[in-house]
Amino acid sequence: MPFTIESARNIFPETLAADVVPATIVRFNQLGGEDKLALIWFAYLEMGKTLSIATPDPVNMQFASSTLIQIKLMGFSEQSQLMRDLASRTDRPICRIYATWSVNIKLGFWYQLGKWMEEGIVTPIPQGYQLSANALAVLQAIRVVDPGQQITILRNSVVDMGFDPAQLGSYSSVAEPLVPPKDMAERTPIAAILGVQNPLILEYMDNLNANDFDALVQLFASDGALQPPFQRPIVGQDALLLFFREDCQNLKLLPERGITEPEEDGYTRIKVTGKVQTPWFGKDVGMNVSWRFLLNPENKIFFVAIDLLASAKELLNLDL
Ligand code: 45D
Repeated sequence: MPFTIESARNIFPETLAADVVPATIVRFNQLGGEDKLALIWFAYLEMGKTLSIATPDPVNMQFASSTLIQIKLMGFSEQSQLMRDLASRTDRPICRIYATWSVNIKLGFWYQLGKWMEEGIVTPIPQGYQLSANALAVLQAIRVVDPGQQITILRNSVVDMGFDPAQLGSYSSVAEPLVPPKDMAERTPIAAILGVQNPLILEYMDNLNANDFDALVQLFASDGALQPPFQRPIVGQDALLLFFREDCQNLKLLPERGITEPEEDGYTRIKVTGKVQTPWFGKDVGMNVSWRFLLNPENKIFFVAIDLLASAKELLNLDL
């Protein structure tokens, strides 16, 4: 076989990903718990001036609600201690519960705490709080990147909080309820992707947009893999189905153009660029992304990498 998953990761090597995102997260993770909270608070307030975040569905918030009520009943100093502990990944029961939650439940939990901090129900960041010099530098780094990169940094910082899931032992993860796939009659298929003829690519986009994850995994080879931005590949149809159900509901993929390379040993490389919207920000934030597909001789997806692009200019970088 000409490709392994490791070698497939390197197709279209000229693709410039937004490395500033993981670099900023590394710097963020070196800060103290108090600085982390204050920094996110300030970044969130500033972003709130231009972007509006969607209120999470109460159905999706039920899993965090007993923890949230517990926090609401704490005194201010207990609340700050808890939030610092989440940020510094301390081992305590609430940090362990947090670790079992899916990304969207973690985000919804912080959304609610943020609301309560604004209302004074949960202890706010003191008005005159002075960020350390390092924290100020990280805040400045966040200010200058594009909105898609800003929300990715925010999301990744929230994902990293709580107790380390790798140290939990066996646990069952808690995710939002599954929405049924969109009815066929209500789907609006992608009309075309400039430069891409293979219908499989359109099917991929359409199935994901319709939350039709069962149909989506069927497009993958049984040992096929998908690499989300800044992550290791997820391998095999079972793992992919879990990932789609847990992390990929209600996304909107807006592919624009692409390039198809002549096949090699029956394998075809296709790169597509375009935008993705998250249900959290809707039309307010179009993230510039690329999909780097490697199709096997049976026209199944052997590998696809999704990259958050370094800049809008990268949308036009369709060279090998
Ligand atoms: O600490 O083709 C306070 C895949 C202060 C699937 C706070 C994909 C204290 C395949 C403000 C309270 C998924 C890979 C905190 C495509 C404090 C595929 C709160 C890509 C934390 C295309 C902060 C999908 C809050 C992509 C409330 C690229 C922060 C999806 C909230 C990207 C932040 C989605 C939110 C992204 C961030 C979503 C809601 C980046 C959401 C980001």
